[in-house]
Amino acid sequence: MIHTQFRRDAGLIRRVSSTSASQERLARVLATHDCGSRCQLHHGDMCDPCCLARLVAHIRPDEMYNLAAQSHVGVSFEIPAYTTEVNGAGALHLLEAIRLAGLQHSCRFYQASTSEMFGKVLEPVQSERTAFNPRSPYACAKLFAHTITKNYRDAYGMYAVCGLLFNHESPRRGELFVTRKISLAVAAIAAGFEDCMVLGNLDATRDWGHARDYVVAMHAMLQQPTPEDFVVATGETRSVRAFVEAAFHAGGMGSVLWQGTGLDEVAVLQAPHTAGRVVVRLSAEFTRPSEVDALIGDPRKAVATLGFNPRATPFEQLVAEMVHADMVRLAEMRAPGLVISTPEQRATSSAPAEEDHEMPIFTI
Ligand code: G4F
Repeated sequence: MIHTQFRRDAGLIRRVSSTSASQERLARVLATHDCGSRCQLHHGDMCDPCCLARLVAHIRPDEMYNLAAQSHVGVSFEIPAYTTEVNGAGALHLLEAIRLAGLQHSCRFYQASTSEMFGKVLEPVQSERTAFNPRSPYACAKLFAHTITKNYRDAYGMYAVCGLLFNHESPRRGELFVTRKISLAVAAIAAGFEDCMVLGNLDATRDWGHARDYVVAMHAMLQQPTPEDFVVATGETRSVRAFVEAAFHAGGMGSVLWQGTGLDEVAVLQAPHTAGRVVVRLSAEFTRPSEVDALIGDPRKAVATLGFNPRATPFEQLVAEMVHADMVRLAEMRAPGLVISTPEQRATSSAPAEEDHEMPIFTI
């Protein structure tokens, strides 16, 4: 995404023959925020440096946010060369495009670096000073992008910064990332569409925050007097297992009990009317050749300098928001116009009690 001095926005979109889920997601975002009129999308590709150079020379941006990526860590083991092209060389193409257009002293550049670069961590809590130890083609490519961004800052005096963002989630998260996979599965199980979800490593821990809070920090990074890199994280870490437990709780299905070991481990529901139902199974299909076991970030620099609030969205609120959004989506698919409400909405609403509604209501 690019900002120009005329406060018009521009974005890059890949040409595909059929409508993809990500295009639909983008269309929804543009429609929701009425950005369609001030945001122009241009066809392009991170693997095509000529096209990027032409676009940057034409648009002449004053801020550029490089969030483009093959962003699935697991998939990067299957398509490592493509991942490296897009995530690594892609950043270099953009930096060169800025320089070739003569914008190196006017265009501010944001590179989406990632906590995945810490990999097999060399310090228990990771900050801007922690050394990197990547564990996937995804993270290796991102590390190249990170260092080349710093190099362009040093070599050409560019305002080019890296945001070391830890996992940031929302109801818009892609369906193959673990948080969204879980929220969607919990909603589907609650609605009776599915019986069970299949996951990989339950014991990996991540520092999960809300994407909307992190985007504010990204923007703030480009408004500073000097270009610097920042860690953006909550400073709390939870396991995939804990996310599953919180999601079933948010979905109104009570607690789960874990039984068995290794890949035979399962989660069963505990509530009286569903007790004993297996709702999580495991499969090696969703484990990775080399895993990042535990991540937790130190956001103190971002708090002090950017005014970032790591407590803006507590973990339970994030999980509940994702599960509820998926329950709403599934209910809408099943019966358009279905009324969904949260306990908070019902507490502040003058609407009649659930049983008085003609239409069914899902609650969380
Ligand atoms: O949700 P994940 O796929 O996210 P991951 O690998 O932490 O990466 C995400 O966050 C990074 C930091 O911001 C980004 F750079 C990156 O682009 C991406 O957005 O997996 C989280 C954890 C992993 O340990 C994984 O092994 O969940 C574990 N997991 C367990 N079962 C699973 C599954 N991951 C996925 N995707 N699917 C599973 O079934």
